[in-house]
Amino acid sequence: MKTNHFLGLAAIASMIAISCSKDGEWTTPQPPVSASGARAAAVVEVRSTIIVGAGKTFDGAGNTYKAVGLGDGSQDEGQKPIFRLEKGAKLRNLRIAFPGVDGVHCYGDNTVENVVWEDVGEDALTVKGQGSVTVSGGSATAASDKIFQLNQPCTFTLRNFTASNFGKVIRQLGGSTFKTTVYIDNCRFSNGKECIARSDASTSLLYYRGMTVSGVPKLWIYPSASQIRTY
Ligand code: ADA
Ligand code: CA
Ligand code: CA
Repeated sequence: MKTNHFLGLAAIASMIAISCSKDGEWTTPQPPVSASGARAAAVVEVRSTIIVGAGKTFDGAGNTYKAVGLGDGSQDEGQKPIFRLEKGAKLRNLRIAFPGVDGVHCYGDNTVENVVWEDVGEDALTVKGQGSVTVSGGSATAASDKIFQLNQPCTFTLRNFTASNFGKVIRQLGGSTFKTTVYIDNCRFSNGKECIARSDASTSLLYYRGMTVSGVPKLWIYPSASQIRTY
């Protein structure tokens, strides 16, 4: 969501730039170690999309990632993602700050664990390649419209996740007829403008269990109620 955010000088001063070697391998500068030996979390500026290679894991170590020059976090399409997960890549343990731009792009068979979207941009995560994508733990808030966008046939699992202040949590690409299978397991959803999940495809299925919902007008918008099941 794009609002009137601006940073104090202190916050700017505390930012640490991320660097990239020629072969595309990313290194995150480590924040200072305190007297107790604990590392304080850092804010890492991301000036070009961080690519997590096929089968690789990017562990954010509790740091916050903030896009600079990748978009404004509005509903404009065409903003860049902060992370691009190639096939089989994993992303874990980090926060994504305003502006969320186009969030995380997943190219299939990805795991996203303990990622907190502090202020969702155009959307939070898009499935852009076939396969399964699991989002486990973490949360997302302040999404003007969608949180998770499914643009390819996939199995999408959302587990132990909390979402608040959104339009819809999960949206299969509007007008698409490919099959998606969604699993919602032990999630909490509150204050949504439209619904939890929406699809226009009559072959898509959604399974849910252990779900808590408040302040959302509709749970599902699918062609038929028979596409929604518990498990
Ligand atoms: C909308 C838009 C698509 C695509 C999608 C996305 O559905 O119509 O073209 O940009 O958002 O991936 O965010
Ligand atoms: Ca969009
Ligand atoms: Ca998008």
